[in-house]
Amino acid sequence: MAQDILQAFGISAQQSGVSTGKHWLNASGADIVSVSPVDDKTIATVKSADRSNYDAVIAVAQEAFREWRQWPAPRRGEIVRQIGEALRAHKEHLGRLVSYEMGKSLQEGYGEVQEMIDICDFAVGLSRQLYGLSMHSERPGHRMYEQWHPLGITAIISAFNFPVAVWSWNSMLAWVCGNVCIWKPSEKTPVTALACQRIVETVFAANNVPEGVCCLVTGGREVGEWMSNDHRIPLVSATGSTRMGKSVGAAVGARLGRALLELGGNNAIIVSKDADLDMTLIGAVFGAVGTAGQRCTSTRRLIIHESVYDAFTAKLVKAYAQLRIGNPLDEKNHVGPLIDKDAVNAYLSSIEQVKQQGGTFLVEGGVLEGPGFESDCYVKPCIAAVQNSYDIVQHETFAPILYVMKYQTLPEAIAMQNDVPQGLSSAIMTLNLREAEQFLSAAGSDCGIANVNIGTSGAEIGGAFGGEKETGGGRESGSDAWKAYMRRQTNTINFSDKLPLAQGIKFDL
Ligand code: UN1
Repeated sequence: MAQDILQAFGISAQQSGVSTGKHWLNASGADIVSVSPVDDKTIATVKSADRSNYDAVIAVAQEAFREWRQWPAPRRGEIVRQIGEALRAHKEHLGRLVSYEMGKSLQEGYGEVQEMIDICDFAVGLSRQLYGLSMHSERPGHRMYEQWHPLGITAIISAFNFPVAVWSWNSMLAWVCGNVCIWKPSEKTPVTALACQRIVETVFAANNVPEGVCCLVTGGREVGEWMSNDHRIPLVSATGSTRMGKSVGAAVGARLGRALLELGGNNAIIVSKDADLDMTLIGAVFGAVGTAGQRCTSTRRLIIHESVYDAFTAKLVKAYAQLRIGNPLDEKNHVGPLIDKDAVNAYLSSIEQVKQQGGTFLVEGGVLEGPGFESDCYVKPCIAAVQNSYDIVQHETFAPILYVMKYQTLPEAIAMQNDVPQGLSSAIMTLNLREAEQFLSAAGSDCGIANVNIGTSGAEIGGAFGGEKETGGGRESGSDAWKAYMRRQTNTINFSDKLPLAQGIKFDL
């Protein structure tokens, strides 16, 4: 299935993974073989960057920035508008490729491309709204205001689970802000990145955008390390595991650069006694099994009021029995494969740890075998009754393992929800206004995202996306997340014929 799509994007079976947006470099790093978890077939072999390829790209990007930063922001927005149009035209192909290379359902593959289109639209509007404040000076004949300037090179390190959308949240905003971007996609999903690079290349060529505004540097961990330690890169935006984020954050911090981190979650839904249980069921099941539990916003924990615990877990068990697991390109299936065999092993090891630590399974897990499951990456979504304090429950396992636990009072439920190292997404299902507002208050959820009567996953691009604690503190996408991609400059202008000093200081010569 992949060949026609690869052709549509002009990607060959052996392809350089390093581009300046105009030229594909003769990449001399290791081969990255992209294998689909859907059917274990090779999609393409992508050559990664070595250090000299990387330095060559940095030099082109630095040069491009000198020009791009002077393009008026609305003109840069017009380029992003055209990228949105190109993505609309390629939605079918790109959505399929995402589904095939990453393994998420076709619906979710299209949904991911839709997120890209949405952020393009958002960024176009933003390109005319990069507002700074003006202040009243304390001195006569003075004016004070602030303006926002681009930073320079934005490095984007993205993860396999949203192989293209997360890059677009970063790059579309970074571009309208006047930055140039260098993308290191996940080595598990390099082909979707090649497709995006091709789409942007065409738009940029038609508009004479300088070479180096959109760069791709495919590679492994070492490329991320080069970026993190590189003083020529003022901003590194990284999405992935907490372990990866800690090392990127430490390296960028050591050189006092900026890091925008979007790391792991351990997201819970509190199911109140006043919840609409039918609505809760959809939110909880989609949150737990959607993308085979491989979203950073996936629902990992359900904290259920003791009075509805039996009724709700019975509904869950029934719903899980109806889940169809299989080829994600077949729209009848709800759940596709995990990304690779390492992920399957992590899933199996977590299940073992749940058992060792005292958990009991309401729905058993396991690896599926037989026709259609030859890639060995298809696993059964499972549900375990646990205590929040178990070590394994405190960790994020990127797989469809759902933990259920009981509570008696709302303060107890909120404490459980907060009592994990991560702080990305959270939700309460309740029709009780007091409970909802307590959950949203300063004494409520400690997460970057807190929802009422909506699950933990599937955030819209219009809000700021990200979380607290080990999730890394970064905010991407909507609201005023754009400010992370710019530097603020405070300007004070004296239009009087005197030089009064601030704070009333007298200094006469
Ligand atoms: C991620 O898993 O890294 O909120 C991003 C959501 C999606 C994005 C998830 N819009 O689930």
